[in-house]
Formats: sequence, structure tokens, C-alpha cells
Amino acid sequence: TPVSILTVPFDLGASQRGTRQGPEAILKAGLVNKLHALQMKHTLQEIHFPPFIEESNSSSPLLKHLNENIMVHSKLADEVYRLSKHGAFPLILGGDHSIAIGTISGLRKHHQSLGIIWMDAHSDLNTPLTTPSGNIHGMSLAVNLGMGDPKLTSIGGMKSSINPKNVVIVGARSIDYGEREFIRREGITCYTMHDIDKLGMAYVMQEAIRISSSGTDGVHLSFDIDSMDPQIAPATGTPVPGGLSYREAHLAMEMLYESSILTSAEIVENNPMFDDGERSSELLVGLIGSLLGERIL
Ligand code: DIR
Ligand code: MN
Ligand code: MN
Ligand code: MN
Repeated sequence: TPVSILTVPFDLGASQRGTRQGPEAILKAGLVNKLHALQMKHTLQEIHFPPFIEESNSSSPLLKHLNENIMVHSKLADEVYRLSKHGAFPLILGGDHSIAIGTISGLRKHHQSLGIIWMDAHSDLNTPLTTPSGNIHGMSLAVNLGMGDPKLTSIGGMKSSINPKNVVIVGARSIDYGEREFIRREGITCYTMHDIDKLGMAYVMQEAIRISSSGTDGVHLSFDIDSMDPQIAPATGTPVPGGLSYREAHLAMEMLYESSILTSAEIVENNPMFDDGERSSELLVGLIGSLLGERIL
């Protein structure tokens, strides 16, 4: 299957600006050469939207920049739906993690039942009732499960068909009170860093692969750069110590490739303003390589 890269230079789902430069940095770090080396057919396309004004009055303190979010995620949903329908493998480069609302709304239109592997330091399960920040990137997984502002949950035009039993969070270490309740209530599987330390990454990924693929007709990987330790991936506006190591992250990608369950992936929250040179973007290119089949031997 051809890889269809979609770039989404959007950062109004977060408080820190800069992830709008994320896709460009990943491309500059050599993503296209990597795809050529792996002999993968690919297309490259940007999601276009007007330059937004920072002080727009579409902000409410509990849903910051709501209108801009709706506009961008709706466009992204249409494009992701079109690409999946044509049998491509959508690879979305963010942008902050709010864009998962667009990606997954598009995927839900194509897949009857979608599994999700959400690699993140956070669980992104807030709603306007629980959010400590009003930032939509902290609500994107909840929206994809049908919870939150109706203007966001209705993007893509259908009610969420995602079963929380097929959703697995990996790498969590910063979960708000309301998010804990959400995880317990909905029966979402959440492997925290504590679980990874105890059980090992190989076991955790084996389970994540099994749980996300049982009874589903597609599995999406949503990879937040802050799942990794900020010491190896400093390009994040929301660093949380104690994240995935270089090898744990690569092992996850290698196991996902070997499992052949994935039908789409997105890489989000890369913020070059916080990077140490191009270190984090280069790491991400390496991880995408492992995800698409690059092997050590
Ligand atoms: C926090 C931080 N849970 C919030 N969230 C995220 O604002 O809802 N940071 N996703 O990257
Ligand atoms: Mn080419
Ligand atoms: Mn996130
Ligand atoms: Mn995060």
C-alpha cells in the first residue's frame, strides 16, 4: 500500500505555539529519503487553512480556539476519509494532538470499528467539564469516543462507533482526575510507565496489538512525541520526565510493523522551537522507518 503523507501545520489546540512547524522539521530531517530507501510509494499533501489570528474571539476559556479547531479537523477528516477509501495508508504529521479529532473522524467513516493505540505521556481524555487548561489537544481522545462538545464530536458527520474496549493508551504518566474516572468508567486499557517498567515494553505492545485488533477492521496509531523521555526527544511543549527510552519506542514501532495490524498512523506534538538542533525530528524519522519496516538486520 502506498503511504499518503498529510501535513497539518496547526497549533491552536495547545497553549504552546510551534507545532505548526512540526511537519516541516520532520520532512527536513529526511522523511522522504527514508521512504525512498524503504522503496515505499508515497504522496505528500498539506492541509490548507487560512492564517488564523491569535486573538480571535472564538475562544472560550474551556474550549480555546474552538472555531479554528473545527475548521481544520473537518478538512482533515474529509481528506483522511478519501485516502483510506482509496486504499492508501494515511500518515499524518502534526500539528498538536487536537488534529487526532480530524484524523480519527475521517477513519471512522471508512472503518466499521476502529482500534486505537494512543502513545502519550497524557491520556487526552478531558472534556469541557474536566479540563484544567481549556486546550483541545487534551480532549482529543475523549472526542473520538463521543464525549465532549457536540461541535467536535459531530465532525465527520457520524456518531462515534469506536469501542473503548479497543482503545489502548501506552506510556501515560500524567493523568488528570477526571481522566482517571473516564478510563475506569469506559474500560479503556491504559499501560502507564509504571506498567512498562514492571511488565516490559515487549509484553505491553503484544497486549496493545491484541486488544486494539480484536474484532476491529482497522487500527490507528496516534503517537505523541511526549510519550518519549524529554531527554531523548526534547521537542515538546509539555515535557514529563520518565518517558519511553529510545529502544522502547523503536521496539514498539518494530512490533507494530511485524503485527501488520496498522491501517494508519499519526505523529504529533513535534515542536521544533524546543528541539536540540534536529535531534527530535531525526528520531521521529527513524521511528517512522521502523514503523514502515526498517530492520536492524
Ligand atoms: C492536560 C495536558 N492533561 C490538559 N494535556 C496534554 O491540558 O488537558 N498535554 N495533552 O500534552
Ligand atoms: Mn518521491
Ligand atoms: Mn497527546
Ligand atoms: Mn501528551
